[in-house]
This record gives sequence, structure tokens and C-alpha cells, in this order.
Amino acid sequence: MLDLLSRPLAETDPQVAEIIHNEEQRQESTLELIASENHVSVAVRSANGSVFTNKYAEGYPGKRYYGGCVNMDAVEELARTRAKQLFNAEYVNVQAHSGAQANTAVYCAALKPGDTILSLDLAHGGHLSHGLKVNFSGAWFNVVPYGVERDTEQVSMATVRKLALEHKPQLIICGASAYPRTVDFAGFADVAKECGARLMADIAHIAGLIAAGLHPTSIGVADFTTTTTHKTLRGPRGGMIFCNTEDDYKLINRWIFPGTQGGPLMHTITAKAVAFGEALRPEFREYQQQVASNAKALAESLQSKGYRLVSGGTDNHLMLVDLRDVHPDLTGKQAEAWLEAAGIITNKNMIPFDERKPTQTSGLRLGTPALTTRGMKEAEMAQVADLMHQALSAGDDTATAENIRNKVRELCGQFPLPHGEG
Ligand code: DSN
Repeated sequence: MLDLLSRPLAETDPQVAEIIHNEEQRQESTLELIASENHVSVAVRSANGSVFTNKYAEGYPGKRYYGGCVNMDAVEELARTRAKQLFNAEYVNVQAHSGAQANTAVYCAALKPGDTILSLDLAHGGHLSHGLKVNFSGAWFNVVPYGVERDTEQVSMATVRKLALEHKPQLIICGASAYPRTVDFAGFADVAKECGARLMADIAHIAGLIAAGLHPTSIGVADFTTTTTHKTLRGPRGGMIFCNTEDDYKLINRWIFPGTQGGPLMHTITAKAVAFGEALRPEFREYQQQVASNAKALAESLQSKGYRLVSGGTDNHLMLVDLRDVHPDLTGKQAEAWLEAAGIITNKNMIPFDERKPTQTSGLRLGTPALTTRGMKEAEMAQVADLMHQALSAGDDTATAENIRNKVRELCGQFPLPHGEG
């Protein structure tokens, strides 16, 4: 038995090994433009695949429900210390399994069923866990959405204020999944104070930019800040919650465990500690600066080819492309498929006031975190825009798509992904 358990995956389960190998090849040879994805370091992967996966550690450092937690305590303390240093925060819970779990714990801490939430409409860049009817948040709470303005395609604090004073929400949510502009956390905090609401900022997308000081911070401004750890922050897939007071911290800890989660994913918390350590290094700030510069370069290159960008551009790592000016009949769904055939990975996305359904859409969401991790810079962004335009113009001409696919392989070959065994 021990012999079997000690043999390499390729020997014991060649089927799974082959699927993993295929995924490695896919990631290596394609241009990853999904704004919420990234390529983690070998060190993060190594920690995530470590023996910490073997251990139950329900509870928190120093107060566990299982024996043998000495190293669990050490690593969770380290993750917390690094997260607080990175974001200049007072209190953090690093056990949230995901961004949606982090949001759920905040709702449980701040709301009662039937209370009112004011949050950004999913169709205007929000997130399903911010109150979509089919999500727990929309099913249990009364959700009032705010959107972007028709003319600017940006959030107007005047509109948010008007809605907040009219509906008197218990919780206001700011932060988004597909919003290319700066979020005015201080403006939201003013509105929340005026109408007596608590404020939650979901910084899942822009956490890396905030950590690097390239976007105003929500920490210490919003009552609760939730985030994922795997997007611009470039850590393992997971979540985390910051708050400002001991009372809120106690509530959040209680609502993560035992409120909504059981045993923490200690291997993921270990990998979070590694990722936060990486983010505390000076190279991380340079990386984030390049992410933002690359987003601007990609946006300008696409605009020079006639593509309209929602709100006219980007302040962060992502942009929303309105396909209609250049390709009036092309849906986001079809565009995503044609681009994938050429080795360019994106996701279809509603644009504000989209007349097409969410399953079709008129737009694409693009982001630069993953390409920047490979070492690509502004010159490569111009090439990427060119390849995208070629692929979208070629449509279902498979020979042209294959030709573009080869160019994509060549470009990826010049910028290899992190390699090696941890
Ligand atoms: N699904 C994530 C995204 O792509 O933005 C958010 O959770």
C-alpha cells in the first residue's frame, strides 16, 4: 500500500496525469486574457500541494478543535501578519474559501434576512454574490441595484446617494467584477454614513493594485473589505476578509467558522502566506504597474482598430470591449469561441444597457494580469490586439484561425510560464 501511495501520479493514474499535462500545455501555449485569472509562482503551487492538505484545523490559531495544529497555527498567523502588512489593515480572516464565501460571512455578520442591500447591478459590472436573485444574497435579502450612467458608463455617486437615501439599505456594496474605472471608496463611505448603512467593498479584482498603492484603498474606509486571493493578487484560489474593529472581527470570525464553513483549507492558507510574501517584495509593485500600463496599451491598440471600450478606457487591469461598432452582428459568445480557436482566451460579457442576453452579450471582458506575469509589455499588447482583430475578422475561416493560432504559439514561446518543481 505504502509503495502505491508513494509512486508518481503519472504511474498511479496516467489518465489524470494526462489531463493535467494537457492543461499545462494549454496554459503555456495560449494568451490568457480573462481578467480574473493569473499564473501563480512555483512556490505558491508547491505550498498549495503540500502536506497541509492532510490536516483538520477547525477553529483559529491557539483555539483549535483538533490536536496536532502547531504548524497550522504558525502558518495561519504568518498569513494573517503578512496580509495585514500588505494592506495596512488591523484585522483579517484568511480562512474564507472563496470571494463568495467571504461575502456570505459579511452578510451574516451585518444583516438579517429581509434586510436591504444596495449594490452594483450584475449587468453593469457587479457580481452574482452581490444580490443576484438566483444567488443566496438575492434570495435572502431585498436587493436594490445601482447601475452606471448612460452617458459616462461610470458609477455616479449622486445616483448612489439618491438611491441610498430613498431605500435606506442596511448594507451598501461597492466593488465589481467588470468595472474598468476607479472605485470611489471614500465617496461610498460618505453615503453609507449619511444613510446609516454599513459598507462592504469587494476588491477581488483590484486587490493587487490596491496592495501596490495603484488604486485607492478600501481598508479602513469600508467597514468590511472582501477579496479573492487569486486574481491580480496572484495567490492560490481563495478568499479573505478585512475589517476595522475588534467587534466586527469577532463577528466575521464567528460567521466564517462555525457560521458558514467547517475545516479551513490549510494548504490554501499556506499558499496564501507564500503569495502575500511575494506581494510584499518590491518586484510586485513593478508587476502591478506593468499590469496597469499593459491594460492601457491594449485598450489604446483596440481603440485604434475601431473598437469602442465601455467608459472610453480603463483605470485598472481590465476593459470591456463593445464589439458592435466593428462587428455589428457578432455576439460576445461567438467572439469568445473564434478567439479561443486562435488560442486567445477571453470571456463574453454584458456591456451596460446590453440588448443581448447574458448568454450571448455584445461585449468581451479583457484583462492583463496573466499576460503581464509572463513578462509581456506594451509592445506585446499591440501584437495581442492585432491578433485579436485578425481572429475576429476571420470569423469561422479555420485556415486563418490556424495561422493566427501558430502566431499565438510563437508569441507564447517567447514568454514561458513559471516552471519547475517546488
Ligand atoms: N467569476 C469571477 C470573475 O471572473 O470576475 C468573479 O468571481
